[in-house]
Amino acid sequence: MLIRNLQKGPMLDVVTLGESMIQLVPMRAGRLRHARRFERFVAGAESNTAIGLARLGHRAGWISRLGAGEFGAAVKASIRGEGVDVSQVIHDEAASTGVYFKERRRAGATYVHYYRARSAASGLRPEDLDPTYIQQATYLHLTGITPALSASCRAAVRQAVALARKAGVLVSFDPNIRQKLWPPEEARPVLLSLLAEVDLVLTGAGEAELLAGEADPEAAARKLLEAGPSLVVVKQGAQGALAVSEDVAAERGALSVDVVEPIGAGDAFNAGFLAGQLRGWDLDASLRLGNVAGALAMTAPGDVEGLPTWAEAEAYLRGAVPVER
Ligand code: KDG
Repeated sequence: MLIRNLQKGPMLDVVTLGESMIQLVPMRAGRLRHARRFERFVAGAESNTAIGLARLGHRAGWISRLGAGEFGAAVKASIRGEGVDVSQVIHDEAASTGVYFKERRRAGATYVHYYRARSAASGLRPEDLDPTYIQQATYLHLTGITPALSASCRAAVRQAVALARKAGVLVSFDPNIRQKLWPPEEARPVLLSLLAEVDLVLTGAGEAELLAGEADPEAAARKLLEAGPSLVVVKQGAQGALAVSEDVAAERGALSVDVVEPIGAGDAFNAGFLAGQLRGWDLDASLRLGNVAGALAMTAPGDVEGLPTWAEAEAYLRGAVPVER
C-alpha cells in the first residue's frame, strides 16, 4: 500500500526529485570493518541541495519515495525539519529506505558503501509526479543519480523534465556520476541525452571530462554547451568554479576552510549557485555564493550540517567571518 501525504504544497522556487538515505558515518577514521560506533545523518544529493536552498531563504520541495518504517520517518522528518516541503513524498510499505555508509580511511580519502538496491526510492515512477507541483516552480533540479537507480526512475526523470519544459520551468541538472551505481559507458549516453533537455548544467570537473571527452574544464564546458543547455558550470573544488554560456565567468579559488569531510560540497555549491540566480545575480556573484556554500558544507561530518544560513553566507561574501560574542 502506498501512502501519500495530502497536504497541499506551497509555491516553490525549486523542486527536486531523488533518493535520500540514512547515512552512517564512523566516529573514527579507519577501515569500515573496524568501525564500531557510528553517527547517523540523512543525505541525498537532491535533498541536500533543497536544504541548502532552504537555509539560504528559498522555498524548496523534494519529491521521493521512502520506506514506511522508522528510517523513512527519520529521513522525512529531517528534511522537513530543514524547511523543505515534503508533501509529495510517498511511503511504500513494500520497500525499505536506502542506507549508506561513509568510510573515512584517512583525511581526504572517503569511500561510500550503498545499501540501496531495490530501495523504496528505486520504485519512483512517472505516475508519482503531480504536474502542478512541478509546474509552479521556478527551477526543477535533477541529478544523474536518479536515472541510475532503475528504469522507472529514469522514466520519472524524463517525465519531470517534460512537465517542466511544457510550463517554462527552468531545469538544472548535475550529472553526479556514481560509478558504483552504473558504469560510465552506460551512464554517458543517458546523461548526454538528458543534457539536451536542460537549461543549466552544474557538473564536477571529472564528470565534465567524462561526458565531454575534454580534460580542460572550459573546453569541456563548451562541448557540453553544444549538447543543448544554455549555461554550463564546472565545479573545480579548491580551484573554484567556471561558468560558460555566451559569456564566460570564472570564480577562481574557493573559500579556504578546515575540511572535515568533502561529500556533499557539490550539492551545496548547486544550492548557492541557484540561490544567486534566483536573486537575479550575475554569473560571477552566483559562482561566489556557490563556492561559499560548497566550502562551508565541508566543515561538518554529515552532508548538510555545515550548510550556511543566508546571514552566514552574506558575511563570508563580505569577507567578514562571523564570530558570535
Ligand atoms: O552528493 C552527496 C550525495 O551523493 C551522497 O550523500 C549520497 O545521494 C547520494 C548518492 O546517491 O550518492
